[in-house]
Amino acid sequence: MSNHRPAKAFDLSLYLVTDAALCATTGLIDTVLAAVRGGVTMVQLRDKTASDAELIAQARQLMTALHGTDVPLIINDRLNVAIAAGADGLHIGQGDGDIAEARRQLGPDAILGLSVENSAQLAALDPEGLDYIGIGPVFATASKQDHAPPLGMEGLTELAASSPLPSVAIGGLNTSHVEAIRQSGANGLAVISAICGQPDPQAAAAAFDLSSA
Ligand code: TZP
Ligand code: MG
Repeated sequence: MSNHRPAKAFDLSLYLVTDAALCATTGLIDTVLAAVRGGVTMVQLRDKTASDAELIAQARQLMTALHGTDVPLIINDRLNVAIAAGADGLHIGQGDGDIAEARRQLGPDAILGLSVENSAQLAALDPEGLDYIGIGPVFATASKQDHAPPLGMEGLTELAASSPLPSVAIGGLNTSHVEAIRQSGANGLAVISAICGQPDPQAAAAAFDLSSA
């Protein structure tokens, strides 16, 4: 038993995943800060191409920027970056490494999430050591190369209902999907392009009417 417990309570309602290219116009830090002012509840730093050193520097800046908010910073994929930057957590995909080992290295305080793309992956899931799952893609999206086949709202609903952990839906989601996501049983929506690269990321985040979610 890992008996872990995240140091920071987390809220999956509106989960921003960053994209370096889409955030470039406003800037990564300014995009995140604006999105948080607009109501984002969680932030994941995701960049498949940056070096570890670059990501550690960005993660440290983001940790400083988010200090004093309730919004946790999660690092995509790279356990070493999450540890070096003292981030609040890590999000890994299927095949990104061993969950028990990630939990062991992160310690009991960190938030640990895993992507689930289909019912077979969910059936094989051991929730031990994990805090939440990301379910998707719900819809096809240009924001992730080579993503798994889209689940649709029906697939999402099935997976969310059988998840032993809180879940956040991802993939092609925007403000029009808030009510459907709420009805799916998922705990929130994760988005890239609905916020990153929008002319006003604060307004884009605020446009998600979470009071109904
Ligand atoms: N994982 C599944 S879909 C996706 C990721 C990282 C990209 C989501 O981006 P968008 O722009 O919100 O569709
Ligand atoms: Mg990954």
